[in-house]
Amino acid sequence: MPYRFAPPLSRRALLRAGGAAIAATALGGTGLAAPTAGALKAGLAAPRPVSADGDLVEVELVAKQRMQRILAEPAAPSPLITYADHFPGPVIRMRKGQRLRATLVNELDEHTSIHWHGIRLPNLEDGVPYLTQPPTGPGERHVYEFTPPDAGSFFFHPHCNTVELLGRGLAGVLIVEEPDAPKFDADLVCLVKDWQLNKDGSFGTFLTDRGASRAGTFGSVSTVNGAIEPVIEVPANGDIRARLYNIDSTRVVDLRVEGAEGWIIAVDGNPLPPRRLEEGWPMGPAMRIDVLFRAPAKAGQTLRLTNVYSAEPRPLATFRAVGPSLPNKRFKPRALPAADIPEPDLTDAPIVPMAFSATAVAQSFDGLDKAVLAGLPAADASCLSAKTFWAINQQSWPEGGHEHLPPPLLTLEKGRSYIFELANLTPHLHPIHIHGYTFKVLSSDGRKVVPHHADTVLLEPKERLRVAIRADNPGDWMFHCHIIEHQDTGMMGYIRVA
Ligand SMILES: [Cu+2]
Repeated sequence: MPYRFAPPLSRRALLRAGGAAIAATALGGTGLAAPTAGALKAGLAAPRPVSADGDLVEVELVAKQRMQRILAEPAAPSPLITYADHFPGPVIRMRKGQRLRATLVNELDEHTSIHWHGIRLPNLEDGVPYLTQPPTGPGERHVYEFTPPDAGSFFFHPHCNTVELLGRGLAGVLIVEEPDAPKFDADLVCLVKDWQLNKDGSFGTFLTDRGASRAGTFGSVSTVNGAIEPVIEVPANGDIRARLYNIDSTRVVDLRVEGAEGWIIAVDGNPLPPRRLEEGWPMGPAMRIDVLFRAPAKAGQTLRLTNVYSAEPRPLATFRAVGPSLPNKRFKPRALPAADIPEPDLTDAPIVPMAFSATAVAQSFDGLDKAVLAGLPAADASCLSAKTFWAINQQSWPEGGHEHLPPPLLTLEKGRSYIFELANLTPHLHPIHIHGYTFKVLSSDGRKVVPHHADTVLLEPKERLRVAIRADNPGDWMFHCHIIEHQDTGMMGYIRVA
């Protein structure tokens, strides 16, 4: 059964705390492909890869404030919050079958946790404070340990006060490599993220009533890997696998590699029959695509990464060819090895309505046991929003954060298959994310859907989208919008699988 908030620490958590003398293992070499190491301009470090050769990959993630320059001078460096010395970092690279042991060291002045986005892991490792683990307080450690069952491009981030912590950079990359993937000449990570920065380099307001109740508050500066329009070096004439992440809190992007033929080969880490990037794949916050393209043939030639989800295409980064040109070979997008996601049985699956609405048409807190609430610890001031604007099935996640656990949105029978009909009753986009599962995306009433697997699906205004899961992973699983201001103002709940 899932973790229950009762004793201050579960027995398991105590056992872990006792054995927490973990050494950080940071072996270079097999992370970012060699041609890309140190390739970002202006002294920016490339993401530092963490990997290991044995069955276990160990990493220590120290969450704390670190100063880092995002804006050019005369602005000051900005007070980021990161898991490693430099944003973006770390990039954990593992082979499928390896086990990850990650120790969170909390050097913040608020409690936190790590959620492993997109990983079908045991519920106790899912990193949702109060729901799946006790919050990790200032000065405390928490060890996560699991073997990711699927290859793919994943990431991790906190699940409380996310609007500020993710807004200030608290996220890392987890890549699980396929044992039998086609060979690429380079394998890049591009994290697209806006920052809410004032001109002097200080952070502005992460959550506004106006933004939270509409499309969200947009950042003031766009970056890739923490750099404004960086130049990313690629081997000339090489076949490049670019793992494109939208880790922004708000913005929807639709990316292109201008000047090259781009092919989408994975969505949220899940292989997709190769599909032309030019056909478009809008990504809400937390969504990812893996794209294959051929680098320019000669050193010095460039391609541009742009976002076309705006009136004018906006440049985000430049790929510049370097080195001797690799030998000519046929450019042929090939499918990645298929993932092993449990197939839902659609003949037997009940259709479960999931309605996303504004609170104006919702009633919240029905069924919440006030006596239970009274027995819980006082609201943690670092983990709350003051208002509720959104609801799922007319339930809003209670104000004040995770410590006020409402009942589950619904309870599913373990082993059964379900179709969720996600109904967007609002005029805004909502990227809907489920923890611990991968959706099979089936159909929409408003557009032609490419069948695919995803952990986050972008729900268009007024759309009804059907997705399916086989409920084989027991526990309490968060289900929420990944526009962080929406998540933090009510559009969040959990699904119990028992
Ligand atoms: Cu939303």
